[in-house]
Amino acid sequence: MSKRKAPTSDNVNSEFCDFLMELANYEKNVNRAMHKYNAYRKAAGVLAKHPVRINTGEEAKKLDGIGDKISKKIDEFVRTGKLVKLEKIRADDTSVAINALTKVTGIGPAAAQKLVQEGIMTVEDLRKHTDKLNHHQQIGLKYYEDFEKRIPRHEVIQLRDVAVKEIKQLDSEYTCDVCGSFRRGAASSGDIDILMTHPSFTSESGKKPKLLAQVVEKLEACGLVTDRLSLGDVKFMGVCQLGDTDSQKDRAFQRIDIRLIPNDQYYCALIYFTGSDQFNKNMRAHALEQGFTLNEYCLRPLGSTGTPGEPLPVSSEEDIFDYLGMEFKNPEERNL
Ligand code: 8DG
Ligand code: CA
Ligand code: CA
Repeated sequence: MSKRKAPTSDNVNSEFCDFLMELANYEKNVNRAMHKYNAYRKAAGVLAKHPVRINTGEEAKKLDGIGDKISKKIDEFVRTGKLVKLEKIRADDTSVAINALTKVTGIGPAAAQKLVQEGIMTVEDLRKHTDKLNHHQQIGLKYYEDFEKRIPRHEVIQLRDVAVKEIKQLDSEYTCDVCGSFRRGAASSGDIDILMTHPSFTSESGKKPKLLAQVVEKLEACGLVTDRLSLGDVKFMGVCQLGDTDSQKDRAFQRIDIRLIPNDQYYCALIYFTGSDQFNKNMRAHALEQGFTLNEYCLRPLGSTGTPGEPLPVSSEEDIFDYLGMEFKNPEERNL
């Protein structure tokens, strides 16, 4: 997940969504209770989509994904304008500190807890103890303020156009797509997610790390990529910036991820990394109901014993929807 604030929108239930997301982040970062995190996030997502303002917990409970506990919290909030649970969390120094530190890319809940145990409570404290941070975390701290900002769509388009031009110059046989929230049509994105493939790299061909490394080098040479967080055989995590023009000085530095996908797995990856993650969850559940298993690599039929068979041939996103008997959804329709 990119570590940014949710995009703002004209959501009539935004007050509820805000407290649910605050509870979600608390469960993830402080308690490391991922199922609770997912439950709160799902509820917030459902309420954000609901076109009518909710007035009672009972109304909320009729919506998919909102159970007894969350509906009681909605009642409490409607009645009192606050939540006792949240007030306690906000008053707890450890919870506040862990939440603050996990906003730095590279600092997960476990690392944050360790730092807090050592008395490091704020991002300011981190700046005095950079020796305790690994390379990724140091870069995260360096660009902390920039990474908190969302990237306007028109800037993602400019970044994409430069990146695609450079990559194609290297080898016109590369295919690449910017996925994530951008591909779903979002007005702003938390980071840039690029998927890339090349006909010479398949799940059978063995590794081709050069296919990714040479792209990273090219994007560094042209000034688009400014820092590396990590570079593996198939995944690059880094920092990018649009070149300054006279009219646009001081562009923010942004997070960029580039993934090299085997050619035969490209469309399963494209669906997965386009998201939303809630859409993916629903699609995987639907696949299981239809007797298939779907993940970021492939789509496989399940035998009568539940054992997955060989990956099915896929040459478009549409193919995957077809196998599953689902109506095709454009990326813009996947914003669950
Ligand atoms: P944003 O950056 O604008 O905040 O939103 P995003 O583009 O939707 O989120 P992301 O965190 O950058 O993840 C990109 C896509 O990857 C997401 O839309 C769906 C997919 N994805 C999942 N699960 C997970 C996961 O656990 N981690 C990550 N990094 N990506 C995931 O479905
Ligand atoms: Ca991302
Ligand atoms: Ca993203």
